[in-house]
Amino acid sequence: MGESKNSFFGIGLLVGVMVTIIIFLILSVCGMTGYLFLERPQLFPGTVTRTIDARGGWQSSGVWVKPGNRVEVTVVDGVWTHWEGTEPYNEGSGGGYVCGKAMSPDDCVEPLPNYSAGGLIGRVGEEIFPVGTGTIWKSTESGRLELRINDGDVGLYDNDGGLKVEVHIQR
Ligand SMILES: [Ca+2]
Repeated sequence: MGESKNSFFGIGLLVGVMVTIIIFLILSVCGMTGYLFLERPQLFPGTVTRTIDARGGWQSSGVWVKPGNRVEVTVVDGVWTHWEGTEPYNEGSGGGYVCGKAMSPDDCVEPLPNYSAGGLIGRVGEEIFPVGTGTIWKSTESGRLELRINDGDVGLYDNDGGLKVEVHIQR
């Protein structure tokens, strides 16, 4: 009696483990593992809050965007500068200098040369767009929404501060 109970339990456990492995494999094949478990995407309407560091490069908002989604980003708190001691702190509008107007955009280090240096910018896939203190952007790409300061990676060392942003996706 005891033995049959044990083997019944053992088979149940084995089936459970196999089903878990199969589900995980299917999700991995579909490229969904990162989507579901790593990015913690916003699957339902709501607002996600993140703090974007002036000294960091591209930082994930934790939100997954699909083509046609309207991406609403709003700065709700904080200030930063892309040149501590020289450029005034701002709430995401940047310092006003636009590298792409002073020289060829190809020679600029900013990810978005034709936008204010030190401003808040966003990226989905290959698409980079200005945010400033807030914007609503209709995405044509699919991918995770990332945010950063409009400063080259080589210029991040003299930055300071951070911006608290709210992200809302209108699907
Ligand atoms: Ca800098």
